[in-house]
Amino acid sequence: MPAMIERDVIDKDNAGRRAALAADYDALGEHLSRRGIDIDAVKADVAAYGVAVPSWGVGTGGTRFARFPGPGEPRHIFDKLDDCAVIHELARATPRVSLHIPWDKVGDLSELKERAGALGLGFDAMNSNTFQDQADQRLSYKFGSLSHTDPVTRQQAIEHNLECIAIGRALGSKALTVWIGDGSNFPGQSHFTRAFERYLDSMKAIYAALPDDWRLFSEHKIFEPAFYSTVVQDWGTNYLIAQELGDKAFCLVDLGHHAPTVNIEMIVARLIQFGKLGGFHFNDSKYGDDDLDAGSIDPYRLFLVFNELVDARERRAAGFDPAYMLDQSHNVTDPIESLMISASEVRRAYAQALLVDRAALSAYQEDNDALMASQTVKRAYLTDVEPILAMARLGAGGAIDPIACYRASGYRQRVGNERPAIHAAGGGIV
Ligand SMILES: [Mn+2]
Repeated sequence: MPAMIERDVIDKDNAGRRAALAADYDALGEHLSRRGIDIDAVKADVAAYGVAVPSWGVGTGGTRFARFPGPGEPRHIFDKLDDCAVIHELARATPRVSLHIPWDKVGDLSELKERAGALGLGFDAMNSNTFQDQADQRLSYKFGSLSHTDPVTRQQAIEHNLECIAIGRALGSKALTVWIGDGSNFPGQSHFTRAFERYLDSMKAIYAALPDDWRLFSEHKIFEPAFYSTVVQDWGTNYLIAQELGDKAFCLVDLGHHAPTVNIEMIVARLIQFGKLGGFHFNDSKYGDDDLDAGSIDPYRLFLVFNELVDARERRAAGFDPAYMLDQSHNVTDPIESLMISASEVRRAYAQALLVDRAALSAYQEDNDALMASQTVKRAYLTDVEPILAMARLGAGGAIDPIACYRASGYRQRVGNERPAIHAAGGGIV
């Protein structure tokens, strides 16, 4: 596999940090062993945990007001794959890339598959796009796509999703994620029931074309771009969709797509209980769908989500096999740096959740000992697991300190010289 970052750069930086990491890891190992936890087992679990990066995440995002591009932005999917390879080489947590069609469309799919394979990357879920109009598009999605009042427009949106499946099949993807911007801006503008009926009919047509070994993820979002009503607005509607469609249909939870006070970890538990949790788009938010870096605002919430996931896995919940992906918009940071940090934050939440003493927690819950139950969860969260994360990266050939290595490598400056500035590479908020 061609190295995007020179091996020497990683080895040299790691060399200066190895001794301190070994000492920290041993100290944490001793501490955890007193709690009955084998640190090496946790490390192995964490090392095996991967989260996909979105192809659009390596470009600068922006808001609806403006976008301020950085140097060396990827011009097309091949540049994006290079950037994704950098992220994985250093942080060793993101082995798959999630593509977005049409932003990542290419003429030769075998070339794309080959390039990804050479970089050591696979393809995660395919993402369709009927929330904006493309230059060559016949009918507009201004008033909706899969739920549009016009059947011909709906058919165009269905066919786009079928094309996404076809592209994904050629690349080895196993899932399609559908998020639509359909909704209304004024009370009375749209008939809630009829719009949802039309959406379900369209999704049934897409579901019918889904290969047997694929899954269909529908993603809910409370608002935006529609500001009064959204067709797939919350997890309840999302659950109804997955129920209506069938066994291969699941709900995707984007952490930013809820009202600020909503208890997301509880939604996760409900979807697990009824076998309909499809996966995640990780990010963080303070006000709305802010698409900030995972764990940057409320790391405790991220941990509590993983607390439910680890609980489900340990009790072998039926049909539990979520897909994990980052979905963020990077406006003021180098996207490569943000994605490396975010992948680590997701792994951190996972590692912390593995430390919860579940037998003790269960006993406190049965006893109605609210204080000790909450302390049991909090204790795991407050454990500094950084040595586990760093050791997992090092063991997989990555960097103890990915950001330091990345900055020392000069990658951004290099691609800044190689890639002429462009204005539209398909970044944004999904
Ligand atoms: Mn999303």
